[in-house]
Amino acid sequence: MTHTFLVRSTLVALAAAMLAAGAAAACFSERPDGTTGVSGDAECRIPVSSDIVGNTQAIVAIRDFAFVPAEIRVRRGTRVTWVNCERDAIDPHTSTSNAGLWESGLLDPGGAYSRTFDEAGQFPYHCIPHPFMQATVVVE
Ligand SMILES: [Cu+2]
Repeated sequence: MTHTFLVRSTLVALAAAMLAAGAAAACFSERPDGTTGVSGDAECRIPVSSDIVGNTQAIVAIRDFAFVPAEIRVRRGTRVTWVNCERDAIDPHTSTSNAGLWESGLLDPGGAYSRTFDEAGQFPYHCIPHPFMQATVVVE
């Protein structure tokens, strides 16, 4: 009982430290437990203190080696944010325009990247480490 309590306290302290570190690195994804599986009820939450709140109009989640949704439709001028919602052990992903219009760089689990789409059109993109990860932003 005592042991369990201590372990939980340590995990909570660790999570708090990770969140603090994440905030400093502009990483905003808050996950309840970085070591549990991603499938099923996994969450990717945004703390209210994140600058994403109020500054983005569309979010694409990255999890289970896929962009969710695979096609997102937005209006011109929309700021789209990709969030890597994988668990910590998973390789980083990228959001990379097929036409070379943007490149997120490697996004570790918990990382995010934003881009504003000012022109209408279809904007297919992929993940560099995993070319089978394909998706599209449709700007109307
Ligand atoms: Cu990937």
